[in-house]
Amino acid sequence: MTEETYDVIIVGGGFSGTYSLYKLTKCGFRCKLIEKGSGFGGTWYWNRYPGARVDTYVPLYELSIEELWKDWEWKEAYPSGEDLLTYFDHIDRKLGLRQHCLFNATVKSAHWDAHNHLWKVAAEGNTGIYKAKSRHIVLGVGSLSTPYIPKIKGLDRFAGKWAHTAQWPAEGIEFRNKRVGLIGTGASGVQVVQEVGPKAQELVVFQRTPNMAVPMRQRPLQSNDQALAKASYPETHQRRRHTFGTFDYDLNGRETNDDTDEQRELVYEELWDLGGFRPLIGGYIDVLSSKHANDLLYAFWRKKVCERISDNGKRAILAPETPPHPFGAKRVSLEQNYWEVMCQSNIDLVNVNEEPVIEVTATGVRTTRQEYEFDVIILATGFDGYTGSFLQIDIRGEGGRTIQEHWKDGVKSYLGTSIDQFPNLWYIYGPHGPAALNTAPVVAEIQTDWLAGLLEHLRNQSITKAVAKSTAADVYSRHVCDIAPPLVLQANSWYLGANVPGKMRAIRDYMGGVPAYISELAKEVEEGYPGFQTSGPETG
Ligand code: NA7
Repeated sequence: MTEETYDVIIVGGGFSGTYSLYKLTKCGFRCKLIEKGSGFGGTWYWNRYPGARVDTYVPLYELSIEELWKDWEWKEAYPSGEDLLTYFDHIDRKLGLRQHCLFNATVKSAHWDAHNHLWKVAAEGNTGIYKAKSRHIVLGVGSLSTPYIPKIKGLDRFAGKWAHTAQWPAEGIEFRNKRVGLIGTGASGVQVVQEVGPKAQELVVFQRTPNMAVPMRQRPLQSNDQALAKASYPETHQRRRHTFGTFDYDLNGRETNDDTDEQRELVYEELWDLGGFRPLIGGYIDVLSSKHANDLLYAFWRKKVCERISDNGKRAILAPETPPHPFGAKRVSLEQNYWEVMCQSNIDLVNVNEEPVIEVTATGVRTTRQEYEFDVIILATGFDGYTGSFLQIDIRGEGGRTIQEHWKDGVKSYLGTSIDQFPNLWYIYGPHGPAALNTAPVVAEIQTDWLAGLLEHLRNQSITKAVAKSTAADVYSRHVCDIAPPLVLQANSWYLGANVPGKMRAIRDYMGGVPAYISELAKEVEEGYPGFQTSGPETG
């Protein structure tokens, strides 16, 4: 069978891949999107666990293009995973993207052909091995897409059902009236508690680090209100690009100590009432840089949640007097009724720092104190973030250099979109780009629009190879580390890879805010792409 040759092969069908496919085909590039799942959705395709819901409200969490919103209605301000999958169907129907896709196929390797300036890509699918060539490759493989499953002794001998939240079986797992064990209390764990807690016979939550969750302020969206609000959607979509965290609100420009205690309390209260990430990226500018500012916010957070935790024993575990890490140094989770559900009598909370898990047995979980019997075990233990999904593909750049080798001493990237020694390889919403404090659809649009401009420039100049200069990548990668807010470095977060044992501890996210990031991209264009070395077929 002859291998087809494309201008661009896109890997992944989440927001990054879907938007890239739309944008690059619109620019006239011949594209193929390869996706492991049977449809679009990315994160939402895989994270089908009970209660899965996005932590960013609409119309911020959606694409801004082609007036897609005009005939689309959301049910709630913070949509469920299920509704997001339906939204992806809507995008596909409106934009006719499916014709360019190969679903149910996992990209296994991508090797740079230095002679022809092409990538040779191989994917394993349910119909065998698929091979194709392309001038460029765009990885939209997700920042949080490779599940992290801790090596807990005996997990494989558990006789009940167990699953990681991000590998949830499409047919679901019955948890009503069952005895359920939950390991992990990050954003996914909180949502599982809220959904499973009220329905399970018994839920035992194994917590290592208390979650400093803040109120989501979910609300149903009525058709009429939504129709009226749509007039301002284009403006709102634009505004996302001009705020630190890609929201329609921004930091207030003041330091915590600029206000008196009374003024500050009013500010905190207002942020709290409005909900979402506001305490972190909608209020004072020094929350992640000043320990004093951070401690004050933690004290406020603790006061607020303690009012809702009626169980004294659980309160000490859920909201300890001393913060386990600075507030916001891990991505803040949003909750709806987490504290109340946690206090239900059918829920047991185990602090694994005092009562470590020893092993999983055929019937449950054995800790240093006792054995718990379960029908279902849910692992909400997070992801091998940023690099996990890159490293699963056998990517070989110039001279056959592997990505594993290239990143063995840490991520090196240029502008969070390209890698030196890996020509014509681009990625969206990945390492060294803005992800941790930002919103996927917005970042996908920003990075892809920039990339489309670059690929058009290369095409116009008949340039067949572009690769980031190593010096430029060194400077940019150092810059990413330098601008990370100091308090972020104090938590064992996925931002740092510190949640995965053995992974090098280093910041992997651009945390300077989206306006600053956009300026860096714009400067590169204005100056004629100085960070890249280019060549055509005859000079290559
Ligand atoms: P997270 O936020 O990385 O949470 C993972 C949770 O799992 C967290 O509470 C971890 O505790 C816990 N964990 C991991 N390994 C263990 C072991 N071995 N024992 C006990 N507990 C463990 O992942 P999520 O899926 O919840 O959320 C990821 C992002 O998705 C989130 O930031 C939002 O952007 C949406 P730890 O805190 O490391 O002590």
